[in-house]
Amino acid sequence: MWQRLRQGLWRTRDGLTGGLADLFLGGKQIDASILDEIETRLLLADVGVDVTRAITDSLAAALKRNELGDLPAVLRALRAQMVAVLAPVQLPLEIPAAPRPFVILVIGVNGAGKTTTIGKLAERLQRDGHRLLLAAGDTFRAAAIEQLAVWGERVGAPVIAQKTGADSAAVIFDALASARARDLDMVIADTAGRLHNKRNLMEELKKIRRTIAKFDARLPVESLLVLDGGTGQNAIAQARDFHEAIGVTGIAVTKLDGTAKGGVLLAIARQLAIPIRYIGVGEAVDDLKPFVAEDFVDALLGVEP
Ligand SMILES: Nc1nc2c(ncn2[C@@H]2O[C@H](COP(=O)(O)OP(=O)(O)OP(=O)(O)O)[C@@H](O)[C@H]2O)c(=O)[nH]1
Ligand SMILES: [Mg+2]
Repeated sequence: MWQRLRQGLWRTRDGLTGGLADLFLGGKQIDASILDEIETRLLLADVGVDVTRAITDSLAAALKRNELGDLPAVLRALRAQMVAVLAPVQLPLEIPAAPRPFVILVIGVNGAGKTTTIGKLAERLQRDGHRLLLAAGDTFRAAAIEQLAVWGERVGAPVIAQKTGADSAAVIFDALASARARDLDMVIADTAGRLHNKRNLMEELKKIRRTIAKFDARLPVESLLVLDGGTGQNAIAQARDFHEAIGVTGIAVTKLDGTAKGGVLLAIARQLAIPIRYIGVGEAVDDLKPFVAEDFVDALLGVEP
């Protein structure tokens, strides 16, 4: 688990810490120029201006107090700062036993990794003993239903689907009815990718959300926003718009394995304060990990547990 996470986050880690030791060669003392270098690296990792400023201010204060003698001390201080930013959004998904079915409504922009995340999540939740079905709520993209069906087969979960072009809310309503009839624990619903600033598409999402409430207003619903970690700061704008539309209750950040912008989780934590449930570090079925702030930071900084 640790190895996979570490491997998955190598690009961001390399950007943050690669060659940092060279700055200390020849017994060079830590000074303001090294703090400037760290500042630049945090910004390049998409940590965001606010968090970067907070971290470098506090490093500068520690430097004044002579607390930063060497690179390990700098990394320790950096680690503590980053964990403090991320810890408040480490809130794992909790699934109440009743009322059933628990609904996970998976939303996000095109290509963020929604359908793949559903496959991985279904595998994980079934392994934890939950009985579930998948709802093919992406009725827009031609191959979307087939893609979800493949995942369903792979992880052994039934898939409720209609034809491409059908009403997404109706498919999800059907799925809820089917889950209730079979006494299943949960429904994971796929939705079409949609640009967060397209009003009509966000209206459709609101309709889906209302339909779930119409089926049973008591149902617990996780509106899980999937964000592509590689989109960096734009992820914040996406999250704001989706949140305003239907109230995002959790976030999954995918594709952290392909990007040097993994620092965006800190910007998300600081600016949105929405729980980060999972991170995706690869395409394989077990590459979706529950988000644990300390593990994430240790993998980012290359600190051994
Ligand atoms: N490397 C990597 N690839 C991922 C990850 N998650 C998803 N992908 C890939 O990203 C691509 C898009 O994933 P999908 O799950 O189809 O994305 P989507 O949000 O459902 O896309 P639309 O339905 O078209 O909006 C696929 O090739 C996935 O294999 C991840 O964590 N790491
Ligand atoms: Mg999809």
